[in-house]
Amino acid sequence: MSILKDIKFNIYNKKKIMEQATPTPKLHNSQLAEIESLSVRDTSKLHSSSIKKVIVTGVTGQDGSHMADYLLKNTNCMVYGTVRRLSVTNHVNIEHLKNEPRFQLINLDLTDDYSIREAIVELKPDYFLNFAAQSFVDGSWDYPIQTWDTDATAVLHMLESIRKFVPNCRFYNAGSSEEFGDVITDPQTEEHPLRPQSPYGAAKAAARQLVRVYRESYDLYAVQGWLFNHEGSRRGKEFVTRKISHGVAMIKHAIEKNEEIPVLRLGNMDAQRDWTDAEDFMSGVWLMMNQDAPKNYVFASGKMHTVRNFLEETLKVAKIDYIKVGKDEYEKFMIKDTNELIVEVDPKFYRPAEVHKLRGDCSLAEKELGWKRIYNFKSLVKKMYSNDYNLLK
Ligand code: F7E
Repeated sequence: MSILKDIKFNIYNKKKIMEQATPTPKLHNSQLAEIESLSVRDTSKLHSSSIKKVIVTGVTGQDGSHMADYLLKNTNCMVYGTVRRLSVTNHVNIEHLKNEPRFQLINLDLTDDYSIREAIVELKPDYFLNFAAQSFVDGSWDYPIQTWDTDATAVLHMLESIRKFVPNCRFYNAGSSEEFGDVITDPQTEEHPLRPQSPYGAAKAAARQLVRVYRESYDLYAVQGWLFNHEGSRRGKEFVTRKISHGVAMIKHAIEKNEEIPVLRLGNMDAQRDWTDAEDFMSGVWLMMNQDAPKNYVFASGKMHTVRNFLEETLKVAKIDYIKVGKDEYEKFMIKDTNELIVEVDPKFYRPAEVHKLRGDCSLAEKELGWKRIYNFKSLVKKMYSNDYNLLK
């Protein structure tokens, strides 16, 4: 069933991949029907197909859903998004894909090594992109073992199954700037030592070592990018950028309706992060997966802002005039004309150990992969605030 033989998909040729970034190849109706009817236990029919099969874990999350969108738009791949069985599902980030014939959900639980092996053995993927994780740094002190199991041990299970059953499958694990942690140079390049400050950072650093060991021991195409903070309207509300965009949108609505103002409470306002629009990272990850040789890269914006900067820019976009008083845990923001409290620091959001600042140097990815960003800090803030303001309408 060589249904896409004219496309001449060449995973070693970066130029070809960029050329494919134009229209999504069309499939014939008879072929679509065949793909649609497949279940995870009935995928053997696809094994001889020339369509590349990509497993994307964590597809209901921010990064997994953006990756699925990117692949469906820019390649002819079949995308298998993995979900964990839950009594109450949250598919809001992939709702728009429900009628997409090249997208299929499969069950996979990071804490169940059998389900990881089953997906790999059954599907025999060409690519395995792991975006699933316990990704909330603050939460990793509350549930360190679950964080380790999902962010480190699960990666070992993926590597083992790939080594045994599909050694030609290309593997990507989502790495993090949190691995650099207590940084000693600014900005951080691929050469910066791993100095994690949280159970989350430590688990990601361990996974990185496993990926390297498997790459070197078994000649696998296995990589782990260093993704600095990346945000957008699909971000969970526990992360500070979304907490701010959502919180300020709530405040704006309350002002407009003359209702009681819901005070936004934040932790360390001085923490500095390198924030990029999550959508910008997807092309970088895919380019990284399609090189002649596997190599790790930093993806970042190279610009650093404090949490306070993010808040102030959001208040500016929302056209809320404010005054600021106090310092550290006494810092407060009030509406200029009425003195009503809108934002204050609450030490309960301080972390047991803080990563004070992170800024990535992505020049290697720009030079070797030709990776480019589209968005910037201001466009990111505007997009996030507008999305939350409209959602609350
Ligand atoms: O915190 C400070 C907080 O939770 C950013 C994940 O995607 O990026 C993310 O990890 C900063 C920290 O993200 C609040 O102390 C102040 O310094 O938004 P965050 P994160 O910890 O940087 C990395 C690259 C990942 O890999 C992770 O998976 O903001 N902060 N006040 C606050 N943070 C939160 N969450 N809530 C606050 O009220």
